[in-house]
Amino acid sequence: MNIPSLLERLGLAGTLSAAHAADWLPTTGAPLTSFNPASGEALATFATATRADYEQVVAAAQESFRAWRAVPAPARGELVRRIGLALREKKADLGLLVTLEAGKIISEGQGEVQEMIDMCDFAVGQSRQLYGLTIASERPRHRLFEQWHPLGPVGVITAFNFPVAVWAWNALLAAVCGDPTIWKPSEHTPLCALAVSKLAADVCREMQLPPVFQLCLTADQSGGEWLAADERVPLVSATGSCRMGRSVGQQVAARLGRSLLELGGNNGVIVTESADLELAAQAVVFAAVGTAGQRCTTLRRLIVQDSIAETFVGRLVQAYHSLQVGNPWEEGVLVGPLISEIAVEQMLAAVQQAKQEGARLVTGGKRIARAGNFVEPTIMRAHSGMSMLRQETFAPLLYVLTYNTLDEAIALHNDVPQGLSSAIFTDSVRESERFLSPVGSDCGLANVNIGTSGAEIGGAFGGEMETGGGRESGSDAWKAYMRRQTCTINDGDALPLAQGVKFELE
Ligand code: UN1
Repeated sequence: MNIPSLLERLGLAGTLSAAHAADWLPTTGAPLTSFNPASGEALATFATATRADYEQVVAAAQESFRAWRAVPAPARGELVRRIGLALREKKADLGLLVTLEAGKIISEGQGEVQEMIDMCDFAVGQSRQLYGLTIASERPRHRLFEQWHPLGPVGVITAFNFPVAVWAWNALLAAVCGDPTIWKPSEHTPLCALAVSKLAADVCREMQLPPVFQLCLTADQSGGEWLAADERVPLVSATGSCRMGRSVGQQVAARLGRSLLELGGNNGVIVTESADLELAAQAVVFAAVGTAGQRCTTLRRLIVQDSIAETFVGRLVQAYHSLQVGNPWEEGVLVGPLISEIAVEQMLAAVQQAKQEGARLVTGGKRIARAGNFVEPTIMRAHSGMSMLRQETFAPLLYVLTYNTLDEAIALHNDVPQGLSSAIFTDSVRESERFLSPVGSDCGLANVNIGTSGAEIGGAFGGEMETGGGRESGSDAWKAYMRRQTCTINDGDALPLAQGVKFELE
């Protein structure tokens, strides 16, 4: 791959300082280097934002907000529509950049840009649908209704594993809702953030609009901490680990701000004996090893009915042995690298600890001896008493448990502190309905005969408990980015009070 020419096509060539990439981005702080996780080579080094730079970014967002909130929502949608057109033009190159910097295979890199484009289309439609309810008033000649107003600058903290799509979920909805965003991307994927921010800022400039999309790239988590503590930022949307989310959530709550959290998953799939096992095997492999096990929706716990466990695990092992692990930009490769050396060490440590707790290695378990952060996709037979089952290891490490009755399977499934995604494979309506009932899956996403990952943007995305409770992208997720105002209008000449209260002046 010709990296310099790719960067040039995305407007990131030259000295590769962030300030060069976009003049709206003040940067004088510590240097940050971006690495190719498949080779360990440095891709570029930038200056990052200092606290003083951050102050400028927030001031710019506040000023943009004053103008942007007064623009009619469908006109705000026009900005997002044009961003969608620009993304379509740059889809191939942006997708390649995701592959290069985040290590996703080509199809997933392209898919991630497609997810941004889908989000544009969705947000454009939403810009004409920011509706409120009209409610029957108990008083004569009164009208009771609600309306939604822009909220203010929104902080968006994103993780390396979806380096551009999760920005799109937040920033594009926020934009049609009338809110500028301040983006703190992952330190692992600054080039992706620069390329997308530059594209969005260029569209704003061409349309002579205020700069709605701000970037605050810091060399560590300080940018996220500044946003979390900042009263000028009424909403902070954060995607990442439970540890990060707990810290952001607490800081935002301490100032009575709002947070929207999409944190760790520890997703399970139940495979019943009535399932189409070939379909289930395909779905399980994609969900467990796709994106090298680094999605928050990655399948981590497989719960198989006893009677089919040997056959099904055998089929998985056969599939695992045929998986091509390697450079994510090469054709035929299905599993790329982990994001960092630390991620490799964490996976190997998890395998060791699981063994100590009594798990048995079925396949994989080792680092692959070559440059870059490569590991073998791994399956372990586990048992319900293991503490490792309750932890999210961000790697292609799948634990297998077995069960006899569906109630037992659901209990095993729900016995973790996270609650993002879940699935059952069955041809029985009774089983699938039970899984989807109030006594079934406790997760924000629950699928039947589909794996845990790969959600469409049209549904609300997020989960319960330690996953943080937030909902992003589709459905009515837009409401998080607006403030609700309940209004009552009296067009009569009397002043009747609610609840029949009398307060009559002499
Ligand atoms: C994430 O890993 O943070 O459902 C998001 C999926 C993707 C989003 C994952 N559409 O797997």
